[in-house]
Amino acid sequence: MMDCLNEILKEYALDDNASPYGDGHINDTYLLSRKPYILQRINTGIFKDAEGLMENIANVTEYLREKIKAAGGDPDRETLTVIKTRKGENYYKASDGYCYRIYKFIDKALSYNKVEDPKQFYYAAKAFGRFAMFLDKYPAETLHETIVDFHNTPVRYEQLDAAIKADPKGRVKEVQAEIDFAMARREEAGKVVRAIAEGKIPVRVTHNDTKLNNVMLDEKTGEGVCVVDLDTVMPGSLLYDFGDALRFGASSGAEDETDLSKIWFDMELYEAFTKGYLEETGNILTETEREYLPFSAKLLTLECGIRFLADYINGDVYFKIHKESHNIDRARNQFKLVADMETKMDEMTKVVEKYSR
Ligand code: ADP
Ligand code: GN1
Ligand code: MG
Repeated sequence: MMDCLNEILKEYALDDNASPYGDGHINDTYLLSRKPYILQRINTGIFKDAEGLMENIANVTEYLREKIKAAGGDPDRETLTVIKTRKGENYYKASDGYCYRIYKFIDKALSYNKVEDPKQFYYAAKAFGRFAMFLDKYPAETLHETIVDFHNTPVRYEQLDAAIKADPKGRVKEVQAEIDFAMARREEAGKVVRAIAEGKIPVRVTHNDTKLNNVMLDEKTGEGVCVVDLDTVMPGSLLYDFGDALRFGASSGAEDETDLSKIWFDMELYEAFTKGYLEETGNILTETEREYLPFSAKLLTLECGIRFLADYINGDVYFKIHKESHNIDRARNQFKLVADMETKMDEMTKVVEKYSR
C-alpha cells in the first residue's frame, strides 16, 4: 500500500502520511496523520465486488444519517461517512490492483477487544440494536449480497467437508477431535437457516459481523457511538447479530486464548448484552426470533469455530494470522465456548424471558 499512498491520496486531493491501525481480521486499516481520516484497503480477495459493496455502504450510511438527524443525533459521529474521490467515487482502484476507501475518523471513541465492565457491553448492545432498528424499513432486496451464504451454517459445513477432502497441508490428521466436535452438531446447526426458508424467521437488514471491536464507544461515557465495519451489511437475521456479538464479547477471554481453562461463557456479560439489545429491538422482534436468541449465541460461535477450522485445514487463506497455529487455536477456543454454552442454555433462556416482560 505504502508504494501507492501518494497516488491514492492524490485522488482525494490529500497530502498525508498513514500508519497501520486497528486489529480487524480482514481489511488493511490505516490512520492518516494530518486529516482525521481512516484509509482502508478493501480485501477484494474476499469481497469480489468492491463496487457493489461500496454502493451498499454509501446508501446505508446516507439512510442512517437521516435517521440519526431525525433522532437528534450527530450523523458525523454516529455513522460512518464515506469520503468521495475527486471524481465523486466511493473508492479508488489503485495501480497495485487493490481498492481503497476513506472514512471520516470517529473521534473521541474507542473500540475494544474485551470489555472492562459489563456496562460497556450493555452500551455496545444498544448500539447494535439501534443499528437494526434504524434499518428496520430499509429495503433489504436492494442490497448486494457481499458474501453469499455468509451465515448459512449448513454451507459452512459443506466448506469444511471440502477442506477435509482436499487437505492441502496434511493437517486433517492433527485436528480430528475438532472435526468430530463440529460434526456432532451438524444437524442442529441448520435450525435457523431452515426456519428462515420456512418463513418462520424474517429476513432483515443486518450487520452480520457484530464483534465488539466493530462498535466505537465514547471514550468518556462508554456509551455506544458508532457501528463500523459495514462490509457485510446485507439481508440476514437479527439472530446473526445477536449471536455473533455474544460469541466474541461474552467470552471470558480473547478469541485466540490458548489456555482453555480461561475460556467460558460469561453470564453477566450475556445478561448485560441481552438487556441492551432487547431494550432497542423489543418492538420489532417476533416471538420466534426471541425464542431462538439463546441458541443463536451457540450457533454463531459454532459457525465461527468451523470457519477457523476449515481455514486452518485450507492453509490459512482467509483470516489474517500472526502465528502458524492461530486458526486452530481460535477454533479450539470457540468450541470450548460452545461446550460451555451448552451447559448454560436453560439459564440463558431465563435471561431472555426476564428482559421480555
Ligand atoms: P476489518 O474488516 O479488518 O475488521 P474494520 O473496518 O473493522 O476492519 O476496521 C478495523 C478497526 O479500525 C476497527 O475495529 C476500529 O477500531 C477501527 N476503525 C474502523 N473504522 C473507523 C473509523 N471510521 N473511525 C475510527 N476507527 C475506525
Ligand atoms: C472477521 O473483519 P472482522 O475482524 O471484524 C470476519 C467475521 C468473523 C471474525 C472472527 C468478513 O471479522 O465474520 O466472525 O473475523 N469477517 C468476515 O473474529 O469474514
Ligand atoms: Mg472489524
